[in-house]
Amino acid sequence: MTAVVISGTGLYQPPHTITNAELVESFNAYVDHYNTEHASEIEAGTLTALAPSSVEFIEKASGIKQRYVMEKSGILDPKRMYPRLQSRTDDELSMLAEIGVEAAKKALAAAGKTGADVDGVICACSNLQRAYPAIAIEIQNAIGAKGYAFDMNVACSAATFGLEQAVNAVKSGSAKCVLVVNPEITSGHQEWKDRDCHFIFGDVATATVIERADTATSADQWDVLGSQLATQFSNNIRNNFGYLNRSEDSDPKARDKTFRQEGRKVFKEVVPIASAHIESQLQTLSIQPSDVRRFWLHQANLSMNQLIVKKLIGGEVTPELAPLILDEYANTSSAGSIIAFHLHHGDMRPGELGVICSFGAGYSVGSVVVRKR
Ligand code: CO8
Repeated sequence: MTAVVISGTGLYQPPHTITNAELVESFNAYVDHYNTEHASEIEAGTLTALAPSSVEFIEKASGIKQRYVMEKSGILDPKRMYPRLQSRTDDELSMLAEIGVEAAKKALAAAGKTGADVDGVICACSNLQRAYPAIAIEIQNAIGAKGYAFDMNVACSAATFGLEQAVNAVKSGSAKCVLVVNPEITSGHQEWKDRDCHFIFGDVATATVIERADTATSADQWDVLGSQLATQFSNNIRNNFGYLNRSEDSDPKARDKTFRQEGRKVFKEVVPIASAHIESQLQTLSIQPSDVRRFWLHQANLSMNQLIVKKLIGGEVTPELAPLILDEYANTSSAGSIIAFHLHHGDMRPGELGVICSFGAGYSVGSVVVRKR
C-alpha cells in the first residue's frame, strides 16, 4: 500500500482579539440593559433576571483567556452581540474560502508544493457559509488545484475525519496530494448572549497537506500510521439552523438557531469516549500510550484534555505531553487539534510518535497516529 505523509500545515489567524475582560464587560452591559428593560416582569416573577458573567469563571472553567475573531465591534456591541460582516458579491471570494486559502497557501509553502501539485481539496469544518457551490471548489479554484473538491462537516471532529478521507484517497491512488482545509468562522454561530457559552469559541483557519511519501520533499514529514473514526448520537451539542427553517416558518433568530450545549454532560460523557477511542486505536497499532510523545487534542476545555491523557497514561499531564492553545485561540472547533500540531511539533525527533485527536458534536471522535520521519 502507498505510504502517506503529512508534509505541511498552515494557520491563518484573524486580525482581531477579544480578551475575557472585554467580552465580560460587553456581556454584563447587555445583562444590565435587559434586566432594566424587563424590570417589571422580573419583579412580578414572570421573567427570570439574567445573571452576569465573570472573567474568573471563564478562566477557571475552561482555560480560555482570549479568542481571535474576524470582526469584533458587532460582537462587543451590547445591543447587537454578533459580528458585523460585509456581504460579498458572487464574483468575490467568500469569507470562509478566503481564510481557507490563506491557511492553504501557508501549508503548501511548508510542504514545498504549489496549487498545481494538489489534486484533491477537502473543506472540513463545522459551519459552512452556504450550500453550493462548495467552499472547497472555491478554494480549489483560487489556489489553481486540479482534481476534485468537496465540503464535509463533522463539527469539531471535521479535521480528523477529513484527514482520513485524504489519507485513503492518496493510499488508494484516487489522488496524489490532498489539501484538507478547516476554516472556522465560529463567531457567526456562537451564541454571544448566553452566559453558559458566550466565551467558548474563536475564529481561525488551518490547512494540512497529505501526499504520497515518494513525492514529498518537505524537511518536516510525518508518516500517517493509521486513523480511526467513531460517532455516537447525542443531542447535548446542537444547532437547528438549516435550510428547512423557512418552510417551517420558524424564527431565524430563535435561540435554537445558534450553538447550544449541555456543557457539563458533554464534559462527563466525552472524556471516557475520547480516551477509550485513543487507547483502542493505539492497541490496534501495537503502541503503548506511554510510547506516545505528544497528544495534540481538540481544544475545548483544559481540564477535559488533562483528564483524557491522564486516563491513558496516569501521572502529571504536562503542556509538553498535551500542548494547550485554548488559552490564546479558545475553541476553534475542527481547527483546534491542527493548531496544536502546527505550533507544537518542531522539537520532535525522527521516530517519535504523536496522536492528533478531535471530539465534539455528534458525538464524534477521530484520531490520527503519526510518526516523525
Ligand atoms: N460566568 C459566571 N458563572 C457562570 C457562567 C459565566 N459565564 N456560566 C455559567 N456559570 C455558572 C453556572 O450558572 C453554574 O452555577 P451554579 O453552580 O450556581 O448552577 C456554575 O457557573 C457552573 O456552571 P457549569 O456547570 O455550566 O460549568 P462547568 O464547570 O461545567 O463549565 C464549560 C462549563 C466550560 C462549558 C464546561 O462544561 C465544558 O467545557 N464542557 C465541555 C464542552 C465541550 O467540550 N463542548 C464541545 C462543544 S464544541 C463542538 O462540538 C463543535 C460544535 C460546532 C462549533 C459551533 C461554533 C459556534
